[in-house]
Order: sequence, then structure tokens, then C-alpha cells
Amino acid sequence: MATPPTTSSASALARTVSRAGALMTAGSVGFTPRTHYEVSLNIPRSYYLGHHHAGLNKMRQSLTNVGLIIECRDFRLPITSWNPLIEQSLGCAAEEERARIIVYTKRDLAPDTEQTKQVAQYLREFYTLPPPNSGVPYPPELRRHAARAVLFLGSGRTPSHSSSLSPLLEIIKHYAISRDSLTGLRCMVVGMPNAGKSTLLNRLRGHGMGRFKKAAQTGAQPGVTRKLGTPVRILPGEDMEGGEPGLGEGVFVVDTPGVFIPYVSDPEAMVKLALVGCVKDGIVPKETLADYLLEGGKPNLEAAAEWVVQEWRRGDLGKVVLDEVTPETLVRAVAKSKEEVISLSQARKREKLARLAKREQRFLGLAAPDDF
Ligand SMILES: Nc1nc2c(ncn2[C@@H]2O[C@H](COP(=O)(O)OP(=O)(O)OP(=O)(O)O)[C@@H](O)[C@H]2O)c(=O)[nH]1
Ligand SMILES: [Mg+2]
Repeated sequence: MATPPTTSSASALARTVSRAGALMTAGSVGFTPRTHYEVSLNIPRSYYLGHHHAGLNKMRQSLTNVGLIIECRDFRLPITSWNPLIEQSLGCAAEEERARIIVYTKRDLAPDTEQTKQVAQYLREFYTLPPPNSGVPYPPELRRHAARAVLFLGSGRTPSHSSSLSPLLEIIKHYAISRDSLTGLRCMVVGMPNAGKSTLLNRLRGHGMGRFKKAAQTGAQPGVTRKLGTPVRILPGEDMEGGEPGLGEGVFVVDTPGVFIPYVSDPEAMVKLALVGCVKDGIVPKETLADYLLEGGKPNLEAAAEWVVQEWRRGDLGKVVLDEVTPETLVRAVAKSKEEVISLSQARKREKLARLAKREQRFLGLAAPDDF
């Protein structure tokens, strides 16, 4: 969030919590954002686990059978929930043999405002290549980040908060038919932990095959899926009832474990990722998370903090897109992506070298006055 709350006292936090509760009861959503918030540099900046690394290796090995990558990102963090490591490892873009579709999940947890529509529009334009011969310019250096399609989906608790899966299924079906493979199409759903990958797989299967029993386990914590799944059919083969010519044996989706970024250079990004449930609870203190969200202050009301974060995650305490999305921030994120894929030990080494260089400069009297 670009503009979180300001004041700083425990009672202010308590007041805000009760005020937020009152607003909720009154059916209102939203609270006053502060203008500046400094996230402590001391919070952990990594959550890259063994099964993330192993999962990514396995995904890479299985790529030869995969014709389409469906990459899930949390719409509340359109920039921060992008994992450049996944993109680099799986090397998928709009034009390559293995295409990619970006699905921004949890659309129902963002507000229905003009600003949200603008964010979606920026993202769509940024990641979608203009049609060939359209004359519309597209920066060549961004081509490898492009996707065949960009969609925004929500699967909230009520049908009114759930987007239709038809547009996504139609795009997948057309892509499968255009490839016209006898064996059909195999897709892989990938993304950060807790982004909603397994939920999307289940919903695609429900919509495409009329089978609504969960094929993949889902849950509100990261790390529910720890291994690559077996392929799950989401569209019937051409010889099956409802199958269409060109679909071969049908369309299948493989579920994968969420993969985190090895090192998150920006502590605020880590707080945002923890807020949306991408990092296991307890890694970043709940009080820090609540403090980031609220107008109030000193993080010592553990129970209130727990309540606030849980309510916010459910979308009951105001809906908000935490990343600031503009064409400029999108370009900056691509430039910064190189930092995000270095390992934690590389990052530590780099920080240590920077500290040593600074100390040496100071010793030689070369450092600028504000470095002291
Ligand atoms: N409100 C809302 N909740 C969603 C949506 N998609 C998923 N969820 C919830 O988000 C949580 C995580 O969903 P999963 O499908 O398990 O996420 P995942 O990406 O498979 O997570 P891992 O397997 O842990 O990497 C669950 O509680 C889902 O019910 C959505 O579009 N809207
Ligand atoms: Mg899962």
C-alpha cells in the first residue's frame, strides 16, 4: 500500500480496531490511510523453502509435456506477487511455443472502483502484445514478459463474488484447438504460495467437466500443495461427450506448489506478501501487519492484530489493491526483478560488501555527510 496509516500508540490501534468493527457492522468498508509508513529493515526477507526449490526443479523437468502455463498472481498485489524466478525458470511468453496466461486471482477482494479498473487496464496493456500489423508499439525489452491473455478472476464466498470461468476456458480451448495435438493440451498452473492455484484448477474442472468435487486440496495458508499433482482433465477429449474437434485427448491441468522469491529486497514488499497470506503466519509479526494496515500505532495488541489481519484477508475490513500500479512502476518492477532472483546468501554477501565499502569510505573521509 503506498499510503498506510500514521499515528503511533497502542490505544490508537485499539480505537481503530473498534472503529473498523463499527464500520463493518454499519456495512461500510474502508479506513483512513496514513501518508507514510517506514517498515523495519529487521523483518525476515526470505521464505524460500526446500519444497519451493524442489517444486521448481520438478516443474522445469516436466516442461516438455506442457503447452500452456497459467500463472496466478494475487490481484491485491499485482506487482509484488509476480515471481520473476518462476518466469525465468519456465521461460514462457506470449509468442513462444509454450504460451502463458496471467490470471490475477482474488479480484473479489479488490474494490469495485474506477481506480481498480484503471489498474486492470494498465496490467492488460502492459502484458498483452498488440495484434501483429496493428501498428501499436510494444517495447521490445518487455516482449519476454508478455502473456497471451491477462484475466482477472475472483472466487468469493458467494456467487456474486465469483467471476465466470467461461472467458478463461474459451481462451484455453482455442489455444488447444490451434495446436491440434492428438494428445490434447497439458497446462501447468503456477505462482506464489496461496495465490489461488488449486482453487482455480478445481473451478476449471467444475466448469469444464461438470465435476465439482475438489480434485486439489485448498486452504488459507501457504504450502497446502507441496508436490506437482497428476494431470486433471478440465475439457473433454474430441471423442468424448461435449468434446470438440482439435482437442485431441482433451485439456489437462497440473497443479504445482507455490514458489516464493529467494530474497525480497524491499521490507515493505515482505509485509505485503505476508498480509495476503503468501508467507506462513508468524514469520512476519501479526502486529507489524496490522500496524501497516491501520491508522493506529504501537504494535502490542496481539489479539486485535490477529483479528484485523484475518478480517482483512477475508475482504471484510475494506478492499484495497496494495501495489501502486502505473506504467512506470511496472517498468521499474521488471528492472528490479534481477535483484529478486538472487539467493539469500548472495544477498547477504552483497549487503556485507556494501557495508564494508561504506565503512572504508567513511574511514577515508569520502562519504557524503548524510551517510553518517
Ligand atoms: N476471496 C477469494 N479467495 C480465494 C480466491 N482464490 C483462492 N482463494 C482462497 O485463497 C486460499 C488459497 O487458495 P489455494 O487455491 O489453496 O492457493 P494455492 O495457490 O493453491 O496455495 P498453495 O498450494 O499453498 O501454494 C484459499 O483459502 C482459497 O479459498 C479468490 O479468487 N477469492
Ligand atoms: Mg495449492
